[in-house]
Amino acid sequence: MISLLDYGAGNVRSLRNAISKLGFELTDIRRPDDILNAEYLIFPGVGAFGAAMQRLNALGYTEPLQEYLAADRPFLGICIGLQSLFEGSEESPGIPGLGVIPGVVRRFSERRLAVPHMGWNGLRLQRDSALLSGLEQQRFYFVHSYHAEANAENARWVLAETDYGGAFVSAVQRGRVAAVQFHPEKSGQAGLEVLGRFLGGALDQPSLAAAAGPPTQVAAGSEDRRPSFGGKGGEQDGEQDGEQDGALPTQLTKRVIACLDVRSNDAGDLVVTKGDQYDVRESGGEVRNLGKPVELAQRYYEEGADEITFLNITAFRDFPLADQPMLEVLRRTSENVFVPLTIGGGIRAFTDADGHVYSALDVAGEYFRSGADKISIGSDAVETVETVRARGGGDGSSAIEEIARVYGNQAVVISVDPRRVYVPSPEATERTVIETAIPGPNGERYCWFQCTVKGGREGRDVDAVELARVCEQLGAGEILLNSIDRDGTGSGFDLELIEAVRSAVSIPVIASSGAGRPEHFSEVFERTGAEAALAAGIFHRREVPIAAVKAQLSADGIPVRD
Ligand code: 1PR
Repeated sequence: MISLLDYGAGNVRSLRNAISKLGFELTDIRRPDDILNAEYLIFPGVGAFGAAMQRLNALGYTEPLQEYLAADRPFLGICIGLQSLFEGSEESPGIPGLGVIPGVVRRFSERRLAVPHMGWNGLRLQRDSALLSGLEQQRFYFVHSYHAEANAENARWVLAETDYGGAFVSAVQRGRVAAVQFHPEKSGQAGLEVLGRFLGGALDQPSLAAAAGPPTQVAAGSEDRRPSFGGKGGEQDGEQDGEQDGALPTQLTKRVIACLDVRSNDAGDLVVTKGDQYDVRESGGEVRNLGKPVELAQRYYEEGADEITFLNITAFRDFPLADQPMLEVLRRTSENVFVPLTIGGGIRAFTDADGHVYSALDVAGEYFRSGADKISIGSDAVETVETVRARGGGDGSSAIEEIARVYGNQAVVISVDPRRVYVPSPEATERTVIETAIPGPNGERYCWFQCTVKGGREGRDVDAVELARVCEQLGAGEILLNSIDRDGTGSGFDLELIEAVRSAVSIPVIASSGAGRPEHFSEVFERTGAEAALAAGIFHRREVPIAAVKAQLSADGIPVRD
């Protein structure tokens, strides 16, 4: 029996879907006794360390979990599920962890790095293991702001390390107890392979060499990569092996994201559309129809997209929870797409016709339960920044703060829809001005980037740099930076905008709008600090395959996931 320890704090739908894709059945832990009755236990921790531990304590799960672990029974922790095995975390001082592994979990330093560590990175195995050996050429999806480090006391546990400004522990294992910092359920075929190996009994094997049984039940199209560790078998638990021959250096890759702008067309069907500078109608007036959302998302997953974003572009008009087809798109997509899914549109508080009040957290919660890993907030973020400016600070009540508190910062993306406003001199506005190499219509050499709401329909007196900074302070984990000027033009990303915003924050920035050729992706990564680049039109119209973008980036020496 495979049991899931879900304490209700985030998206575990993908994990459920991944396990069912692998052909296994899952039961939920509902009472403390269920833990000791489990045959295989998976603990996918989400959110903050302290909240997770408090929840385990409140549910009476801590002691049976410690007993289960002490008895060396099959266990796989994921993300916070790994961190909780340690003694504590800087994230939640004073709250003890399960204390199985010596050491305290620490925050990444923001001085040199974007935090969270978000994206695809590799593993440097420290020893042979039936769980991970042979996967040294693969990348896995990480998203975390805190990490554990190896030391003399915990070295026997450390199975793999990964680099992000220094080495951190990305996998641990002793006997049948293992945990990974990355999300296997979000790591494509490589992640399914890890889950399949765990569920197939890999932890019963001391090493890959000993695991000579039949291949694990991986999803169709996946290869069994286990035999590639040949020649290194037989090493004992606890031996340090260092670099593997031919292994990729562990390095966070740049992400390539496919974006699907979704709305109902005039016939009432939910379609993927794409505008030119946000105008999605043909000259005849019809909403452009570029395909069906679930099918396109599946195609992009298979073609190697590192993430998929859905933007419900007319959600500002209606209450998104009434939009069942959109929620269904998410549910169906998450059944077969095992990379991170972001959804945006209409995330804000709402009062329905009966006077029932829904918070932004209610809306986001429904999206997470339907399969989203991150939500993106557009219009509401601009209004929040106006309020925060007037009030002189946040008071914990904004959608950003509420959602980040419950689901974690990494789950909150801010989608910015700016357009250039040219000014004759920096003194002409109070907003953040840049000197631009692209002069305005009257030869102006300065501009600011005005945030808009309602899909570009209304400009506000907030600039993109201020918006990003304030939203970061409120707890946002990532910025999705569009440009109305470049959207749909194919003329390349607005590098000045992207660098202005990226240099103002320490959270990851996704460059969006204007991609026309593979070279534009290299350009944005070479000339700005963006962590990811997103495109829509060129992928929908099959003008540029995702593989061509990745090939260009590789050729230009930019690390990517193949
Ligand atoms: O304001 O919280 O309800 O969220 C609405 C969301 O919908 C926002 O994220 C906003 O960006 C998006 N949106 C609203 N109207 C439009 C529109 O196009 N009419 N789409 C729209 C934004 C921009 C990107 C696009 C890139 C890349 N589209 O999503 O995919 O510009 O395009 P390209 O590669 O073809 O150049 P709320």
